[in-house]
Amino acid sequence: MKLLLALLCSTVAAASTTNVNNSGFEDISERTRLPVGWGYTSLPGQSDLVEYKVTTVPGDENSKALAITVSSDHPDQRVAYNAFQDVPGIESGKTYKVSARVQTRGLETMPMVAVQCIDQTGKKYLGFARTPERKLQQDIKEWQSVETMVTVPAGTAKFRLRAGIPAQGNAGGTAILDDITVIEVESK
Ligand SMILES: [Ca+2]
Repeated sequence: MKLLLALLCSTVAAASTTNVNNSGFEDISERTRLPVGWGYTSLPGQSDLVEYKVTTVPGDENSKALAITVSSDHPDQRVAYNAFQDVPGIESGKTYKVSARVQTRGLETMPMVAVQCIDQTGKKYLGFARTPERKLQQDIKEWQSVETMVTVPAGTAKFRLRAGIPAQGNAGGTAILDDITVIEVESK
């Protein structure tokens, strides 16, 4: 009986946290020098408008983080740059908290974490959530958390996680991101 109880408990614990691959950006590809497990968006033929790189911040030198820098000559257009991945093990009907730690250098808007719930054809977007838009008056030099909640709609086949910044207003600025997590929470 004791063994059964222990098994049940470990099952519950495993189910409450989902597996974001390389969520803390510690595992770096030798070839690309970027964190593995993530894709990185850029405009076709204009990859010089954004730079992704691994960095550390003062006071937290033992933890790698992802820096996204918008070029200083970026045209004022609506495009967002982000690291993304499809997170496995997400279940329809369940609610998840999506969060990240962020710092900023020279940005006008807060970095964001967003989720797209996509159907099995890969074409239909069934659900969307993102952290709140926020104007910045000054740099964020100590880690701050941003978070949002998403309840996964029926029919979701892909749970696409994105972390990054819009280009607009942020030319020359850098977002620093770490610990992108997706945690199942009790539905209310
Ligand atoms: Ca890290």
